[in-house]
Order: sequence, then C-alpha cells, then structure tokens
Amino acid sequence: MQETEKIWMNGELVDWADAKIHVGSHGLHYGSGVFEGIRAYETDDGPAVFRLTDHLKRLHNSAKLLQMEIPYSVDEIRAGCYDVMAAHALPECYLRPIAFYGYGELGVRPWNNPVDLVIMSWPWGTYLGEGALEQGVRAKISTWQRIGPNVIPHVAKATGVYLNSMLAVMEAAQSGYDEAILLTDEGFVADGSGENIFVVQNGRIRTPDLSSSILPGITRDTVIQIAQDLGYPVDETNLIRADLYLADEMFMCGTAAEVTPVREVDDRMIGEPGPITREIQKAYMDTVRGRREQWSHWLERAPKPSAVPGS
Ligand code: PPE
Repeated sequence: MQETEKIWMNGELVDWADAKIHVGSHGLHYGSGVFEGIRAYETDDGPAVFRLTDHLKRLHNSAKLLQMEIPYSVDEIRAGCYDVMAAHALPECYLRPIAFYGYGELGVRPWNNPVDLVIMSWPWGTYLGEGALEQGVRAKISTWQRIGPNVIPHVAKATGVYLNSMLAVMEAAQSGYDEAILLTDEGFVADGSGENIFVVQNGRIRTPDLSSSILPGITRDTVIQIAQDLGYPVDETNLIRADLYLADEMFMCGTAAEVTPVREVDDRMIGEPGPITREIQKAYMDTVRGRREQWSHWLERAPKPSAVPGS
C-alpha cells in the first residue's frame, strides 16, 4: 500500500507511522467494526469526492445495524475526510473511514469499549488488476455462500463480514480467476467479493435485489440511475447462475472496482466487454471526473477556506 503522511484518528491528524491501536482492541478480536470505501477524483474544478455524504450515511447505518454509536456525526466525518485530503493534496485517492470498538474490555459484549474512528487516504489504482477495466475479468462462482440476512445483516458494511469475501477471493485466485461471485444459501446470485453484479440480457439490465444478501452498493445505485437515464430498463430481481452463463454482457461495480466488465464465468465465455457495458462504464468514469453535467450533483468538494479579512 502506498503510504501517505497523515491519518485522522479520533479527531486529530497523526503521522501515518503513529496511527496505532492496542492489541486488546475489541474490533481486532471480534471484527466489530464498520467501514467505508470512497474515491476522490481529479476534476477541472479540483478534487471531488464521489457521493461522500451517501457513503457516510451508510457508515452510520452500518453502525446502527450493529447498535454501535459512532461518536462523530456525518458532518464531522465529512470534515475529517477533507482534512486528511488536504494533508496530502493527492489528485486522486481512496478514503477509508473505519469505526470500531476499541480498547477497554474483552469478551464478546462490546459496550465497555470506546468506539474509535479513523480515516485513512491513499492512492489506490485498478482494483482487479491491470487491464481489468479494458479487457474484463474472469470470475468463478465460489463454494462459499454469501452471509445470509439472519447471519449478519448484509446491508451493513461491517469488518467481520469480510472474512466471507476473503475466503471466496482466495479460493478464486488460487484457482486462477480474478474474482469470486458468491451465491446466497438459496442459490441466488449475490455479490462479488467486493462488487455488485449486473448482467445484460436482450437489452435489459438486471441486478440482484436487496433480498439476495447484497451490500447496497453506492456504485450500484449510481449505475442504475445512469442506465435508466440512458434509456435502459433495469430490473432489480433474483438472478440464478444460469442468468450469468446466458448473459449477453456482464459487469461488476464498486467504489474500488468502478465498472469492471466480466468476460468469463466458470470458464464459460460471455465475451469481450459489450456495448452497453462500455457505455455505462464511460458514463460512470466521465461522471466521477466531473465531465457529465447531468450527474454532477453526486460530486462533493471541500468548502473553500473563507477569505481572511484584510488579506
Ligand atoms: N459488495 C461488496 C461485498 C463490497 O465489498 C462492495 C464494496 C460493493 C458491493 C460495492 O459497494 P460500493 O462501493 O458502495 O459501490 N467494496 C469496497 C471494499 C473493497 C476492499 O477490498 O476493501 C470498495 O469498493 O471500496
């Protein structure tokens, strides 16, 4: 990982090397944390963070699902994100706010621990490897099922949940694939290890709905709105693996993965990235870099420092 200068920790900017927690922290032992992944992009008007407030609202919702109280409001965390960005002045970066039960008392009951909040930012390139955005990736359906709604709330972006993704992505990588696709216990298509999934069949776009144990992705929501505005109907519905094998086009999307075409699933060819995938990918990349007026309301920028009187 490319280190940067500063990390925002409980309200203060500390040096990267000093951003440490105690080994007895609850979150380390039990995965009791919630987090976000957000991207800031370079635009003609300076850096813009894509849907920052929506991400931070999801962070608060994730915490609510775990009955964890984050001691900072959305406004305070937003200001923290801007502070850490200002400390680095990177043209583009990934932002990672994480809230977790810290050091106090071990034992599964979390309440006697403080909730710590940290915000990191660093440059993060293409998530699924070089060429993924242009050529598409090869995916494999995992033997690991996606966590079910009565196991851990899948709507929460919770740290512990990512053991599920880690097992799936290791299995896929060890078998020579770029990414894993997880199914629900009923066999419906859920998510990639870090992405939501879309297929195109006969000009219609389809994506698993919330009842299929998906993370309600902000990129997914963005893609749905962009696709509809471009005139493509989008069905949020149950998908089975046959829908992937019979897809005319397929792609995955997420903050880190952006819009990544899928060219193969389980060694069955879907094909080169198709025209609808390309169109949506381009619209998305143009939007995040401030080149589409139509969707510019999703870009958020640090407030300009107020003019100093007399300067
Ligand atoms: N499903 C899963 C399981 C998931 O982890 C992500 C994001 C998504 C869907 C898409 O959500 P959104 O980013 O709101 O569009 N995965 C994040 C973490 C990646 C990581 O490896 O860490 C991300 O894309 O930032």
